Amino acid sequence: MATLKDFRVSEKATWCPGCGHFTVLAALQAASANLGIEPYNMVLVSGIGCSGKISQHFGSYGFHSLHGRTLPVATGVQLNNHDLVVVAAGGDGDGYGIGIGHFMHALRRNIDMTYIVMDNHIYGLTTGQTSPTSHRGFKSKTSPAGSAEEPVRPVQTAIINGASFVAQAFSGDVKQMTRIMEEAIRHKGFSLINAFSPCVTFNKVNTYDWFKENIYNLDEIIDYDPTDKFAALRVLEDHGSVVTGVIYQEERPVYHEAMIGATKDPTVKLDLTLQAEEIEAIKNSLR
Ligand SMILES: Cc1ncc(C[n+]2csc(CCOP(=O)(O)OP(=O)(O)O)c2C)c(N)n1
Ligand code: SF4
Repeated sequence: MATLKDFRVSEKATWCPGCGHFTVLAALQAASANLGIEPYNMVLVSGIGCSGKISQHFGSYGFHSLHGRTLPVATGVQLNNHDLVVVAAGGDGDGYGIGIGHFMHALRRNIDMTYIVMDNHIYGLTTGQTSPTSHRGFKSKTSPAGSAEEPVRPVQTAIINGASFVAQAFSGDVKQMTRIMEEAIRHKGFSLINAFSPCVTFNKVNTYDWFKENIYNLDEIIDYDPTDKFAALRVLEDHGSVVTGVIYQEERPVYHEAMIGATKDPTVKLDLTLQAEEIEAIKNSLR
């Protein structure tokens, strides 16, 4: 059986010391080992950004895709071989900026995968521009007088548009993040983990201390019911969305079972060779 060290690679991560993405990597490695997943049964798909480097640092199959194209690639992998554990990971720019169209459609399809967004409220790799989750008034290279825009609200969007598991975690709490990742991977359906993962180099506002001061941790609320959609939206509204824990969860059919023509076995395990007479029949039907 695989152990933690099987999910580690010898190459050192190039993130800045203290970057929140280190915790996301460590939590995913621990969660995968704790769940007894074999690395050859797992695929980690990432986009472009500091966050996107995660697939290079994780000891499973991986795919470092294009900026904003994490979810289409992960969807293709999952639909063709739904025996694999599929995890997609990227930044808030990757997922909620250029990739937001793909995000919306993956949510409503309920594709069986876990999507981890390393949300540092900034573009890290391109050296500190305003991102879709930057707060209004946030000063950056692209908003020197303060951002005039309202931030995208990813978890509310996910809940309203059909994600069946929605959680937030924080890089300052690796224990909670690991547990949430285990629950998300175990969950059958689309799981979003919006992970607050501070950029220590370019974001001097949303720091570890800022998150610690503002986080409302659902693990400390005894009677919180994650199956209550309105309670989930209410708690986010009441706490400026800076809420950690499993915020919403429901059971509903996953895409590869619900779609018309779906086969029980993954496409990669089917013999798709057509016999000569079958090819002729198709040709005739098109004449
Ligand atoms: C199509 C395309 N547009 C823009 C870029 C430039 N680019 C690379 S990473 C990035 C933003 C990264 O920010 P985020 O996704 O939040 O990740 P972080 O680096 O903060 O982890 C951008 C705009 C690109 N590589 N490709
Ligand atoms: S620039 Fe920011 S997001 Fe990128 S590695 Fe450094 S701390 Fe992390």
